[in-house]
Amino acid sequence: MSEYVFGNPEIVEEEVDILIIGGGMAACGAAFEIMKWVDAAKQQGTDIKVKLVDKAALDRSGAVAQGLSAINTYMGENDPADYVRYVRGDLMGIVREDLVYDVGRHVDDSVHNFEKWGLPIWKQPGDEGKPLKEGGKPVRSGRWQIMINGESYKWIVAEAAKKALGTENIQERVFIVRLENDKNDPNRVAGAAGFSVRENKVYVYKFKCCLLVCGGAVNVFRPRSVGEGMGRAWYPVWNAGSTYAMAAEAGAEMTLMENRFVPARFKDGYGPVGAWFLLFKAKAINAFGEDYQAKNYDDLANYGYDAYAQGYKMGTCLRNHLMMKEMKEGRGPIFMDTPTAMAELAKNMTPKEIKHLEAEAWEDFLDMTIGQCGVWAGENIEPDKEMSELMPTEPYLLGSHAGCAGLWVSGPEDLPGTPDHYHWGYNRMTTVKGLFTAGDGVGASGHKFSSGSHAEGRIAAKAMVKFVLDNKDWKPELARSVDEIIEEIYRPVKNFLEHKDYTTAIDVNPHYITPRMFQFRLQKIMDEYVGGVSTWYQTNAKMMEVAERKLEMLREDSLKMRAKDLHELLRAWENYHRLIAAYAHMKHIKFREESRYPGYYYRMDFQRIDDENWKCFVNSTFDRHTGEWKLKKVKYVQLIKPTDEEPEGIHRPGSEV
Ligand code: SFD
Ligand code: AMP
Repeated sequence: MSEYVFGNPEIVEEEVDILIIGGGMAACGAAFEIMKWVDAAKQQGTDIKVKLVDKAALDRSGAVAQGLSAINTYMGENDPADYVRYVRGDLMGIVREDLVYDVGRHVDDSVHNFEKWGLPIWKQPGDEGKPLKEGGKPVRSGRWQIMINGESYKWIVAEAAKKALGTENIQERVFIVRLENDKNDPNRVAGAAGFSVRENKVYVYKFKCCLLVCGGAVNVFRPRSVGEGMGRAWYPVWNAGSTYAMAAEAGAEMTLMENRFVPARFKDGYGPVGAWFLLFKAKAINAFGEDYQAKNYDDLANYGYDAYAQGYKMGTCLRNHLMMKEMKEGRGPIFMDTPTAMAELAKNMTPKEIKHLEAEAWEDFLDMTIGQCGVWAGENIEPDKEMSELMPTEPYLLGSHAGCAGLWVSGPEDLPGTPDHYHWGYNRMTTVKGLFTAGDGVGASGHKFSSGSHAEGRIAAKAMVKFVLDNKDWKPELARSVDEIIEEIYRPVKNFLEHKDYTTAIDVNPHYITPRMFQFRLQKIMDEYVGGVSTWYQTNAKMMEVAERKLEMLREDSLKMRAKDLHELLRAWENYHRLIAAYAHMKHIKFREESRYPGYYYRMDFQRIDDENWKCFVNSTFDRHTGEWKLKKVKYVQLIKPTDEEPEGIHRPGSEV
């Protein structure tokens, strides 16, 4: 059994000023931006030490690992106020408009940098080779989206981050388990602890502030994929809810955790649909060739959903709603009519141009969802000849795509009309002192996508340097001892070593639960009671009462998870993070007594959208010592008028962050 003898890990302790936790788009934005402000501080006599720690390798970590085919947020000729109107409409009327506007006014500079660093961006004929920054006109798939050749997108963005921060300040393959609160102020963070996923080592960091940017939460719900395919999802399975769980356990207020994203995707391969709908102008139809959006449109009025739709302009969840109605009533499968779209586009093309079009159809997936090409190749589907099925996926929790779950953060201070409860401190700082977030971590501000997450990391970076300068003489002291921290992190290892010989089959043991079994249990509860695919995203208060009881027992059993190797230790803690994120999601859905996001989930006991009582944020906090959740309504304030007029005083200060 010697292969199992690990434990007693080596301890690495380090003190820095700023710790960036995560290595995705937001983290890379922060790493790129921060040194400019660190250098400025140095010139004035203050040294600031920054470290970035990622559980994977920066070049391919996070949601952009496989690359992307589009940058979904680029303003160009658009006004950021219109961007706010778009995001607000898509997310059913409740967003933090200050945060969305802030992303809108800064995002283009990140995109210009991506191009400068080598990312190929499609241009209009005649503008090839002319950078966006110099007026080159991009090929837009939609009003906000631009097309790229983005297989190496993450490499390019990571390279710039590494160059700026210096590889000596980057620690890869360390999974952060917990934030540590300050000894003297429980509402302040002073450190973080985690372990190496390659070596028998525990890392304990102390800092003045940190940026928690570990992405969203995937595999919280039972996925549609089964067996060997279980590792396949649309969003990356390695985003395990760490942002939400660690922040919640540190006491940070969360917002709109009831929100989720259920993307309509090409079935089984999870290929994104945006380029097909917007660039190739394809239509989705039911099994009988009917345009179900037109057919079901009037149905939106039944529950007040029509207030959030203007003709075909409707939120992503409402498009799902219309599709699901077809499937639930037995008129599936739903097809993306790729052959008609390609034939239409090809009408005025030369054979060479047609070949190019076919290549683009494949490249859209080769660049970002290669599994979809596997499905096409494996099932002999030629998109110009045969339609492909669409399917709503299992739910994901995220704050940067067409969803807005996340943390409640302080916004910018220069936007007129911003109420006091939107701004209490440093930009993108949570309600816990020293704890900042960005990207998927920031709630109530979706549709940032890759570019907006990068820009938001930069915004947070600047604010963190200010925080450090304002807290120059403050020394972090951890509330717990290093021994206590290690005991907790390596508990799954201890569970295994203590009990492994009790049975002859190492996966079957009354004293421990494997992370894999734990995950199945979590997914089953969420799927069956909290509106997963098996109930067509439907739930009610009674179902959630059952869910809560089961989740609480699972929380108890989390102390019994085992780790027979470092890989399982990673899985154990990922699943613990998933559990806390899932718990928050359930609590929020239970609290909001309406169906705000039809097509994402339905409260069957409150099927309407109820603007009178629920046009507000739902915020929550969690006490990890007592297990108690507190939920409350928080006032939504409209900052951008619904007309095209700009409110007075809002300015767009160029693209400098
Ligand atoms: O086609 C720990 N996204 C799209 N954005 C676009 O701009 N265009 C698109 O085309 C997009 N599409 C798309 C997208 C994502 C995916 C998976 C597909 C298609 C298939 C969305 C963006 O990718 C997304 O908005 C951003 O990446 C979000 O950025 P950020 O920084 O919030 O999260 P991240 O990039 O996933 O990074 C997370 C990092 O955290 C690390 N990590 N590190 C230490 N300890 C822990 N406990 C950790 N847990 C996680 C990760 O390793 C990673 O580095 S389309 O569908 O529209
Ligand atoms: P997706 O590929 O579905 O992630 O979408 C990429 C971008 O296109 C996102 O900004 C979506 O909101 C947008 N989008 C996707 N499908 C549609 C549609 N049918 N109508 C309008 N916008 C869409």
